[in-house]
Amino acid sequence: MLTYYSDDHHLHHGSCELIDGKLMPCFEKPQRADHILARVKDRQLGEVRAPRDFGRGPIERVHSAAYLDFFQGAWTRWQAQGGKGDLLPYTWPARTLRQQLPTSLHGQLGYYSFDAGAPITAGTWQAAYSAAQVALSAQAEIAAGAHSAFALCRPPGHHAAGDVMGGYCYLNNAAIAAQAFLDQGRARVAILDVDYHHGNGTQSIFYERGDVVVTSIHGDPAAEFPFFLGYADECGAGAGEGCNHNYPLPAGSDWAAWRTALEQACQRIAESAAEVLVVSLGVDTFKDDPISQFKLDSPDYLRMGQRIAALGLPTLFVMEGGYAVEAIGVNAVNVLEGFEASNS
Ligand code: SP5
Ligand code: ZN
Repeated sequence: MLTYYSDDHHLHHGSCELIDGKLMPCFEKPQRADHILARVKDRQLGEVRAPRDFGRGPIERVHSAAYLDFFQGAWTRWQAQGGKGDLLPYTWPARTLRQQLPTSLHGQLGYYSFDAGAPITAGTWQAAYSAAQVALSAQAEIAAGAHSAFALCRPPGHHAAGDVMGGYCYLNNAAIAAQAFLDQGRARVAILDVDYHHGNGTQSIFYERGDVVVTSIHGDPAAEFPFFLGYADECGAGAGEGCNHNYPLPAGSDWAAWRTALEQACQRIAESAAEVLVVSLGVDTFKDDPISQFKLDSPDYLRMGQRIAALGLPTLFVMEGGYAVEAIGVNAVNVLEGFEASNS
Protein backbone atom coordinates (compact mmCIF):
# COMPACT_ATOMS: atom_id res chain seq x y z
CA MET A 1 0.00 0.00 0.00
CA LEU A 2 1.29 3.46 -0.91
CA THR A 3 1.56 6.09 1.81
CA TYR A 4 1.29 9.81 1.12
CA TYR A 5 3.00 12.08 3.63
CA SER A 6 4.26 15.66 3.90
CA ASP A 7 6.87 16.95 6.35
CA ASP A 8 4.86 20.19 6.45
CA HIS A 9 2.93 18.79 9.43
CA HIS A 10 5.92 19.86 11.58
CA LEU A 11 4.92 23.48 10.85
CA HIS A 12 1.91 22.96 13.14
CA HIS A 13 2.80 22.59 16.78
CA GLY A 14 0.36 24.19 19.21
CA SER A 15 1.65 24.89 22.69
CA CYS A 16 -1.21 23.98 25.01
CA GLU A 17 -4.83 22.99 25.54
CA LEU A 18 -7.19 23.14 28.53
CA ILE A 19 -7.64 19.68 30.11
CA ASP A 20 -9.27 19.11 33.49
CA GLY A 21 -8.86 22.76 34.45
CA LYS A 22 -5.17 22.87 33.58
CA LEU A 23 -3.21 24.09 30.59
CA MET A 24 -1.44 20.98 29.31
CA PRO A 25 0.95 20.53 26.37
CA CYS A 26 -1.09 19.75 23.23
CA PHE A 27 -1.80 16.02 22.82
CA GLU A 28 -2.00 16.53 19.07
CA LYS A 29 1.76 16.90 18.43
CA PRO A 30 4.21 16.31 15.55
CA GLN A 31 5.72 13.14 17.07
CA ARG A 32 2.40 11.39 16.32
CA ALA A 33 2.93 11.46 12.57
CA ASP A 34 6.67 10.84 12.95
CA HIS A 35 5.97 7.57 14.79
CA ILE A 36 3.46 6.42 12.20
CA LEU A 37 5.87 7.21 9.36
CA ALA A 38 8.66 5.29 11.13
CA ARG A 39 6.39 2.25 11.51
CA VAL A 40 5.30 2.42 7.85
CA LYS A 41 9.00 2.27 6.92
CA ASP A 42 9.92 -0.43 9.50
CA ARG A 43 7.17 -2.71 8.25
CA GLN A 44 7.92 -1.91 4.60
CA LEU A 45 4.26 -1.23 4.01
CA GLY A 46 5.11 0.30 0.66
CA GLU A 47 6.53 3.40 -0.96
CA VAL A 48 6.13 6.77 0.83
CA ARG A 49 5.40 9.64 -1.54
CA ALA A 50 5.14 13.41 -1.21
CA PRO A 51 1.76 14.86 -2.18
CA ARG A 52 0.92 16.67 -5.40
CA ASP A 53 -0.61 20.15 -5.13
CA PHE A 54 -4.22 20.23 -6.31
CA GLY A 55 -4.69 23.82 -5.15
CA ARG A 56 -7.55 25.25 -3.09
CA GLY A 57 -10.25 24.16 -5.56
CA PRO A 58 -11.03 20.70 -4.15
CA ILE A 59 -10.88 22.07 -0.59
CA GLU A 60 -13.48 24.70 -1.49
CA ARG A 61 -15.85 21.89 -2.47
CA VAL A 62 -16.16 21.20 1.28
CA HIS A 63 -15.16 24.41 3.08
CA SER A 64 -16.51 27.91 2.40
CA ALA A 65 -14.17 30.40 0.73
CA ALA A 66 -14.82 32.87 3.58
CA TYR A 67 -13.71 30.29 6.16
CA LEU A 68 -10.60 29.39 4.17
CA ASP A 69 -9.71 33.08 3.67
CA PHE A 70 -10.07 33.65 7.40
CA PHE A 71 -7.95 30.61 8.31
CA GLN A 72 -5.27 31.38 5.73
CA GLY A 73 -4.93 35.00 6.86
CA ALA A 74 -5.48 34.70 10.62
CA TRP A 75 -1.84 34.34 11.70
CA THR A 76 -0.71 37.41 9.70
CA ARG A 77 -3.51 39.47 11.28
CA TRP A 78 -2.51 38.21 14.74
CA GLN A 79 1.13 39.20 14.14
CA ALA A 80 0.08 42.61 12.76
CA GLN A 81 -1.65 43.38 16.03
CA GLY A 82 1.39 42.28 18.04
CA GLY A 83 -0.04 38.93 19.13
CA LYS A 84 2.15 36.71 21.29
CA GLY A 85 1.72 32.94 21.42
CA ASP A 86 -0.88 30.75 19.72
CA LEU A 87 -4.09 32.22 18.36
CA LEU A 88 -6.91 30.66 20.43
CA PRO A 89 -10.63 31.52 20.56
CA TYR A 90 -12.36 32.34 23.83
CA THR A 91 -15.92 33.41 22.88
CA TRP A 92 -18.39 31.41 20.76
CA PRO A 93 -21.84 32.30 19.37
CA ALA A 94 -23.75 29.81 21.57
CA ARG A 95 -27.52 29.94 22.12
CA THR A 96 -28.87 33.45 22.96
CA LEU A 97 -26.13 35.11 20.84
CA ARG A 98 -26.24 36.19 17.19
CA GLN A 99 -24.69 34.01 14.48
CA GLN A 100 -23.05 37.01 12.86
CA LEU A 101 -19.46 37.57 11.75
CA PRO A 102 -17.82 40.38 13.77
CA THR A 103 -14.88 42.41 12.43
CA SER A 104 -12.33 41.64 15.18
CA LEU A 105 -9.86 38.78 14.83
CA HIS A 106 -10.92 37.03 18.03
CA GLY A 107 -14.59 37.59 17.25
CA GLN A 108 -14.12 35.96 13.86
CA LEU A 109 -12.06 33.18 15.41
CA GLY A 110 -14.93 32.37 17.79
CA TYR A 111 -17.40 32.51 14.90
CA TYR A 112 -15.35 29.99 12.89
CA SER A 113 -14.70 27.50 15.74
CA PHE A 114 -16.58 25.38 18.27
CA ASP A 115 -13.90 24.87 20.95
CA ALA A 116 -10.46 26.08 22.03
CA GLY A 117 -8.81 22.88 20.85
CA ALA A 118 -7.60 24.12 17.48
CA PRO A 119 -4.78 26.63 18.03
CA ILE A 120 -3.56 28.58 15.02
CA THR A 121 0.23 28.93 14.92
CA ALA A 122 2.56 30.39 12.28
CA GLY A 123 2.52 27.20 10.19
CA THR A 124 -0.95 25.84 10.88
CA TRP A 125 -2.47 26.85 7.55
CA GLN A 126 0.42 25.36 5.57
CA ALA A 127 0.35 22.13 7.60
CA ALA A 128 -3.43 21.75 7.23
CA TYR A 129 -3.31 22.68 3.53
CA SER A 130 -0.60 20.06 2.91
CA ALA A 131 -2.56 17.44 4.89
CA ALA A 132 -5.52 18.05 2.57
CA GLN A 133 -3.18 17.62 -0.42
CA VAL A 134 -1.93 14.36 1.13
CA ALA A 135 -5.54 13.12 1.29
CA LEU A 136 -6.21 14.26 -2.30
CA SER A 137 -3.02 12.61 -3.57
CA ALA A 138 -3.93 9.28 -1.96
CA GLN A 139 -7.45 9.71 -3.34
CA ALA A 140 -6.02 10.20 -6.84
CA GLU A 141 -4.05 6.98 -6.43
CA ILE A 142 -7.27 5.06 -5.87
CA ALA A 143 -9.06 6.95 -8.65
CA ALA A 144 -6.24 5.73 -10.92
CA GLY A 145 -6.92 2.12 -9.99
CA ALA A 146 -5.15 1.29 -6.71
CA HIS A 147 -7.20 -0.86 -4.32
CA SER A 148 -6.00 1.07 -1.25
CA ALA A 149 -3.84 3.99 -0.13
CA PHE A 150 -2.84 5.60 3.16
CA ALA A 151 -3.05 9.37 3.66
CA LEU A 152 -0.82 10.08 6.66
CA CYS A 153 -2.57 13.36 7.44
CA ARG A 154 -1.68 15.68 10.29
CA PRO A 155 -3.39 17.77 11.58
CA PRO A 156 -6.46 15.52 11.59
CA GLY A 157 -9.76 16.60 10.04
CA HIS A 158 -12.96 14.85 11.07
CA HIS A 159 -14.13 17.47 13.61
CA ALA A 160 -13.89 20.29 11.04
CA ALA A 161 -17.20 21.23 9.36
CA GLY A 162 -17.81 23.45 6.34
CA ASP A 163 -16.90 26.65 8.17
CA VAL A 164 -15.99 25.54 11.68
CA MET A 165 -12.68 24.34 13.18
CA GLY A 166 -12.24 22.52 16.49
CA GLY A 167 -11.08 19.31 18.16
CA TYR A 168 -7.52 19.64 16.72
CA CYS A 169 -9.05 19.85 13.19
CA TYR A 170 -9.10 22.63 10.56
CA LEU A 171 -9.70 21.06 7.14
CA ASN A 172 -11.72 17.86 6.83
CA ASN A 173 -9.26 15.70 4.90
CA ALA A 174 -11.59 12.68 4.66
CA ALA A 175 -14.55 14.78 3.47
CA ILE A 176 -12.38 16.58 0.90
CA ALA A 177 -11.23 13.22 -0.48
CA ALA A 178 -14.78 11.79 -0.47
CA GLN A 179 -16.02 14.85 -2.38
CA ALA A 180 -13.19 14.44 -4.90
CA PHE A 181 -14.36 10.88 -5.66
CA LEU A 182 -17.86 12.22 -6.38
CA ASP A 183 -16.55 15.10 -8.48
CA GLN A 184 -14.57 12.60 -10.56
CA GLY A 185 -17.71 10.60 -11.34
CA ARG A 186 -18.26 8.09 -8.53
CA ALA A 187 -21.96 7.97 -7.66
CA ARG A 188 -21.72 6.98 -4.01
CA VAL A 189 -19.00 7.03 -1.35
CA ALA A 190 -19.06 5.49 2.13
CA ILE A 191 -17.17 6.90 5.10
CA LEU A 192 -16.32 4.72 8.10
CA ASP A 193 -15.07 6.78 11.05
CA VAL A 194 -13.33 4.59 13.64
CA ASP A 195 -11.78 7.42 15.68
CA TYR A 196 -12.75 7.35 19.38
CA HIS A 197 -14.51 10.71 18.99
CA HIS A 198 -17.60 11.27 16.87
CA GLY A 199 -16.74 12.81 13.48
CA ASN A 200 -19.10 15.74 13.90
CA GLY A 201 -17.57 17.72 11.05
CA THR A 202 -17.95 14.89 8.55
CA GLN A 203 -21.52 14.20 9.66
CA SER A 204 -22.43 17.86 9.36
CA ILE A 205 -20.91 18.25 5.88
CA PHE A 206 -22.85 15.31 4.40
CA TYR A 207 -25.96 15.22 6.62
CA GLU A 208 -28.43 16.23 3.92
CA ARG A 209 -26.70 14.36 1.11
CA GLY A 210 -27.63 11.01 -0.36
CA ASP A 211 -24.33 10.47 -2.18
CA VAL A 212 -22.19 9.97 0.93
CA VAL A 213 -23.07 7.33 3.53
CA VAL A 214 -21.47 8.29 6.85
CA THR A 215 -20.94 5.72 9.62
CA SER A 216 -19.16 6.45 12.91
CA ILE A 217 -18.28 4.31 15.96
CA HIS A 218 -17.36 6.44 18.97
CA GLY A 219 -17.63 7.28 22.65
CA ASP A 220 -21.24 8.13 23.56
CA PRO A 221 -21.48 11.91 23.15
CA ALA A 222 -23.71 12.11 26.23
CA ALA A 223 -20.46 11.54 28.14
CA GLU A 224 -17.69 12.35 25.68
CA PHE A 225 -16.35 15.06 23.36
CA PRO A 226 -17.79 16.50 21.10
CA PHE A 227 -20.91 16.13 23.31
CA PHE A 228 -23.33 17.92 20.98
CA LEU A 229 -23.47 15.53 18.02
CA GLY A 230 -23.05 11.80 17.40
CA TYR A 231 -26.21 10.28 18.93
CA ALA A 232 -27.82 7.16 17.48
CA ASP A 233 -30.99 9.01 16.42
CA GLU A 234 -29.09 11.25 13.95
CA CYS A 235 -29.93 9.43 10.71
CA GLY A 236 -29.56 12.16 8.08
CA ALA A 237 -32.12 14.61 6.68
CA GLY A 238 -33.71 15.47 3.35
CA ALA A 239 -31.93 13.65 0.53
CA GLY A 240 -29.60 12.23 3.20
CA GLU A 241 -32.36 10.61 5.27
CA GLY A 242 -31.14 7.15 6.26
CA CYS A 243 -27.56 7.85 5.11
CA ASN A 244 -26.02 8.68 8.51
CA HIS A 245 -25.37 5.93 11.06
CA ASN A 246 -23.94 6.54 14.52
CA TYR A 247 -22.79 3.80 16.89
CA PRO A 248 -22.13 5.41 20.27
CA LEU A 249 -20.54 3.09 22.83
CA PRO A 250 -20.04 3.47 26.60
CA ALA A 251 -16.72 4.20 28.29
CA GLY A 252 -14.78 1.00 28.90
CA SER A 253 -15.91 -0.65 25.64
CA ASP A 254 -13.49 -3.38 24.53
CA TRP A 255 -12.97 -5.15 21.21
CA ALA A 256 -15.98 -7.45 21.74
CA ALA A 257 -18.33 -4.47 22.02
CA TRP A 258 -16.50 -2.45 19.40
CA ARG A 259 -16.49 -5.21 16.77
CA THR A 260 -20.27 -5.66 17.15
CA ALA A 261 -20.70 -2.00 16.18
CA LEU A 262 -18.19 -2.43 13.35
CA GLU A 263 -20.21 -5.35 12.03
CA GLN A 264 -23.37 -3.21 11.98
CA ALA A 265 -21.57 -0.31 10.30
CA CYS A 266 -20.07 -2.65 7.69
CA GLN A 267 -23.50 -4.10 6.93
CA ARG A 268 -24.85 -0.57 6.34
CA ILE A 269 -21.93 0.16 4.03
CA ALA A 270 -22.38 -3.14 2.17
CA GLU A 271 -26.07 -2.43 1.52
CA SER A 272 -25.42 1.22 0.56
CA ALA A 273 -24.11 0.49 -2.95
CA ALA A 274 -21.07 2.66 -2.22
CA GLU A 275 -18.35 2.26 -4.83
CA VAL A 276 -15.48 3.36 -2.65
CA LEU A 277 -14.70 3.62 1.06
CA VAL A 278 -12.94 6.36 3.01
CA VAL A 279 -11.82 5.30 6.51
CA SER A 280 -11.29 8.06 9.07
CA LEU A 281 -8.54 6.17 10.87
CA GLY A 282 -8.23 7.28 14.48
CA VAL A 283 -6.50 4.92 16.89
CA ASP A 284 -7.46 6.77 20.08
CA THR A 285 -9.67 3.74 20.84
CA PHE A 286 -6.45 2.18 22.26
CA LYS A 287 -6.51 1.08 25.91
CA ASP A 288 -3.63 3.37 26.89
CA ASP A 289 -4.83 6.49 25.06
CA PRO A 290 -4.38 9.42 27.46
CA ILE A 291 -7.66 11.21 26.60
CA SER A 292 -9.97 8.31 25.68
CA GLN A 293 -11.94 5.52 27.39
CA PHE A 294 -12.05 2.46 25.11
CA LYS A 295 -10.02 -0.71 25.63
CA LEU A 296 -8.80 -1.87 22.23
CA ASP A 297 -5.41 -3.58 22.20
CA SER A 298 -2.80 -3.56 19.43
CA PRO A 299 -3.77 -6.93 17.82
CA ASP A 300 -7.39 -5.73 17.60
CA TYR A 301 -6.31 -3.24 14.94
CA LEU A 302 -5.25 -6.12 12.70
CA ARG A 303 -8.76 -7.56 13.03
CA MET A 304 -10.25 -4.15 12.30
CA GLY A 305 -8.30 -3.97 9.04
CA GLN A 306 -9.35 -7.50 8.10
CA ARG A 307 -13.05 -6.75 8.57
CA ILE A 308 -12.79 -3.54 6.57
CA ALA A 309 -11.04 -5.43 3.76
CA ALA A 310 -13.93 -7.93 3.64
CA LEU A 311 -16.14 -5.14 2.28
CA GLY A 312 -14.15 -5.56 -0.93
CA LEU A 313 -14.18 -1.84 -1.72
CA PRO A 314 -11.33 0.38 -2.92
CA THR A 315 -10.32 1.95 0.39
CA LEU A 316 -8.65 5.22 1.30
CA PHE A 317 -7.32 5.38 4.86
CA VAL A 318 -7.08 8.93 6.23
CA MET A 319 -5.25 9.43 9.53
CA GLU A 320 -7.24 11.11 12.33
CA GLY A 321 -6.60 10.87 16.11
CA GLY A 322 -4.53 8.71 18.48
CA TYR A 323 -2.52 10.14 21.37
CA ALA A 324 -0.68 7.17 22.90
CA VAL A 325 2.34 8.24 20.91
CA GLU A 326 4.58 5.22 21.60
CA ALA A 327 1.91 2.82 20.28
CA ILE A 328 0.34 4.96 17.57
CA GLY A 329 2.58 3.64 14.80
CA VAL A 330 1.95 -0.02 15.61
CA ASN A 331 -1.79 0.50 15.98
CA ALA A 332 -2.33 2.56 12.83
CA VAL A 333 -0.14 0.34 10.65
CA ASN A 334 -1.77 -2.79 12.11
CA VAL A 335 -5.06 -1.68 10.53
CA LEU A 336 -3.32 -1.30 7.18
CA GLU A 337 -1.50 -4.63 7.50
CA GLY A 338 -4.70 -6.41 8.55
CA PHE A 339 -6.38 -4.93 5.47
CA GLU A 340 -3.56 -6.04 3.20
CA ALA A 341 -3.36 -9.56 4.66
CA SER A 342 -6.98 -10.08 3.68
CA ASN A 343 -6.42 -8.82 0.17
CA SER A 344 -3.33 -10.80 -0.75
C1 SP5 B 1 -9.03 14.27 16.15
C2 SP5 B 1 -9.34 14.03 17.60
O1 SP5 B 1 -9.18 12.91 18.08
N1 SP5 B 1 -9.73 15.09 18.34
C3 SP5 B 1 -10.06 14.94 19.71
C4 SP5 B 1 -10.28 16.24 20.41
C5 SP5 B 1 -10.59 16.03 21.87
N2 SP5 B 1 -10.57 17.24 22.58
C6 SP5 B 1 -11.10 17.20 23.93
C7 SP5 B 1 -10.25 16.37 24.82
C8 SP5 B 1 -10.83 16.31 26.22
C9 SP5 B 1 -10.12 15.23 26.96
N3 SP5 B 1 -10.58 15.10 28.30
C10 SP5 B 1 -9.84 14.03 28.92
C11 SP5 B 1 -9.89 14.07 30.38
C12 SP5 B 1 -8.82 13.12 30.92
N4 SP5 B 1 -8.79 13.17 32.35
ZN1 ZN C 1 -10.34 11.30 18.31
